[in-house]
Amino acid sequence: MSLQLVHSGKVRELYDAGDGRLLMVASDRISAFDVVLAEPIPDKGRVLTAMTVHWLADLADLAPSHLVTADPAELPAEAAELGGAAGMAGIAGRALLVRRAEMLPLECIVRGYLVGSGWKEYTESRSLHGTPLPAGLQQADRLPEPVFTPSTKATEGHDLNISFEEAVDLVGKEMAEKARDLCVEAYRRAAAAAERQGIIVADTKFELGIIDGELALCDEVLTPDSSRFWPADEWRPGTSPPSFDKQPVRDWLEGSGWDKQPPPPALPAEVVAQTSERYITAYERICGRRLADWYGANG
Ligand code: Q0Z
Repeated sequence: MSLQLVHSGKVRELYDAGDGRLLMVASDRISAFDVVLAEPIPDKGRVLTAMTVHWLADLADLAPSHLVTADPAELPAEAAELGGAAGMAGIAGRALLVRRAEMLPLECIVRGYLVGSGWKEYTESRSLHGTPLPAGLQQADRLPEPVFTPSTKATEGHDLNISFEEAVDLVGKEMAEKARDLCVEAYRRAAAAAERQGIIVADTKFELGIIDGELALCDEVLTPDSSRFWPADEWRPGTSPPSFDKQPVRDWLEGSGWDKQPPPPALPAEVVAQTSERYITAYERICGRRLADWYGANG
C-alpha cells in the first residue's frame, strides 16, 4: 500500500502515514519569482528538514512539537516508494514523520526587520500591522522590537494580513496570546543565534497546531523557505538585502533576460552548485552543525 498524498506544495509534499501521523517530505525543488525551476538544488530538502529538527529540539523547552522522528529506520516502510530508485536512501534526511495536529487557521509571522509587505505598510501609513512606528525608518531597518503580524491562508501564496483582534476572533484570546508569545520568543532565540553567526533572520512564519490539547510547533520551522535570511555583512538599511540562500538563482535569472513568465530558463550547473553551497552554509552557520552528520549523507 502506498502512502496517500494529502497536500502538495510547490516544493514539498505531505502524506498520510496512518495512525494520526503524517509524512512531510521536502524536495530539492526551488522556486524563484513565483515559479518552480526545473533543476533541483542538491541537499536543499535535507537542509530544510535538518534545520526544522534543529529548531524543534532547541525550542523544546518553549513548546512541544509535532515531530515523531527523522530517522529513516523509523519511517513507515512505504516511505521507501517516495525515494525513487534509491528507495529509503532517496528520501533519507528530507522526510519527517509527524503527529497530525489540529492546525490553527493562522500564519504566525514574526518580523524583526522592515521589509516586504511590512515596509510597504510603513511607507503608506507609518505603521506596522496597524501599530504606529517611529518616523524616519528605512527599508530593511531593524524594528525596535520583533512584531507578531498574523495572516490567514487566503489563496495559494497570497496571504491576507489580519489584526490581532481578528486573530482573537479566529482562535480565542488565550490561544492568540499564547501563539504570539511563543512565536516572538522563538524568533528572538533563533535570530540571536543566527546573528552570532553573521546571518540576519529578517522575519519568519510559524505554523502552530493543537496536539493533545497543547499548542505545538508544527510544519517547517525557521527554514529558508519560511524565513528571510540575509548575510549580515551585506545588510544596508535603505536597500533590499540579498537573500542568503536564493540570491545566486535570482541574480542569474535577472541577468538572463527572462520575462518572468513560465517556463523559466534552465539554470547553469555552476549556479545550481553555488546555491546548494549557500543552503548548506546557512544550515551549518545558523544551527552550528555539519550537514554531513545528518541523515542521508552520501545518498
Ligand atoms: C502542514 C504543508 C507539506 C504541503 C497541513 N502536523 C500537522 N498536522 C496537520 N497538518 C499539517 C501538519 Cl504539519 C499541515 N501543512 C503544510 C506541508 C506540503 C503543505 F509538507 N498542511
